[in-house]
Amino acid sequence: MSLFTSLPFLLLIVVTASCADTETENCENIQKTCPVIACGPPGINGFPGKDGRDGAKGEKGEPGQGLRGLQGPPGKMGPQGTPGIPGMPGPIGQKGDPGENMDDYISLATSERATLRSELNQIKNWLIFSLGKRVGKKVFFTNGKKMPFNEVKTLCAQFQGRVATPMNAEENRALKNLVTAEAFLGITDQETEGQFVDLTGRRVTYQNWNDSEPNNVSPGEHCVTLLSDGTWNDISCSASFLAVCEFSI
Ligand code: FUC
Ligand code: CA
Repeated sequence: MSLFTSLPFLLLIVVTASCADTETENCENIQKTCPVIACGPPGINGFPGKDGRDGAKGEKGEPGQGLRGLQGPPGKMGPQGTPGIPGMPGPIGQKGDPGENMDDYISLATSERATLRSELNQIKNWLIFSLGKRVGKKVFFTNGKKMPFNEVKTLCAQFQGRVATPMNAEENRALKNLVTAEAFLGITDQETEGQFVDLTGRRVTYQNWNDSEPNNVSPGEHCVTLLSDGTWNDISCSASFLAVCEFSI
């Protein structure tokens, strides 16, 4: 090959070599600076790079369009709520039927009360007739037992009564007619020797001592008994005598 015929080929080599160190420049720039240029076809795409980091969480999406699942079981019962405010008053109701006459009601109750009172009095009479002795507004009962004075006091109090305390000759006689043995009276001189008082502390105005009584036999006699003839004797409170109680009627 002659030098003349191979010149274009040499020029192409020179131009290509001068552009070889500017690979990063595009072909358009090369055309501006190089008198002769030949661009090749674009290379094939490289492999995709690695996955990037997760992006920020997106907003909640719209409800889906698909079929809903079955409803789950009811949840646990929640805590009791606070009571609501009272409701408005309801409308006024219709007028009721006429009630029973109040006067009729009162007269019926009065009649029943009278019947009950009569029956109660009848029962009291049966008791007094069989077991007790009535005198004025007082009735004496005995349980037939003998015991020390303090026990008689407790027994009578348990039954809302008091130890028998005759306040006059009539009561003393009723008491004597009830008992069949020496019985304690509700009279003592425990506070002051020789000063006999009832169990409320009042000096007794009626007394019915046996001859030579009260004699306060040693070591001391501070209680009082009713003897079989109805007279009184001072005696030791710790000795045991018949228990007799009195009740107001
Ligand atoms: C009389 C009474 C006494 C006692 C005695 C056995 O002396 O005065 O209290 O009862 O008898
Ligand atoms: Ca005595």
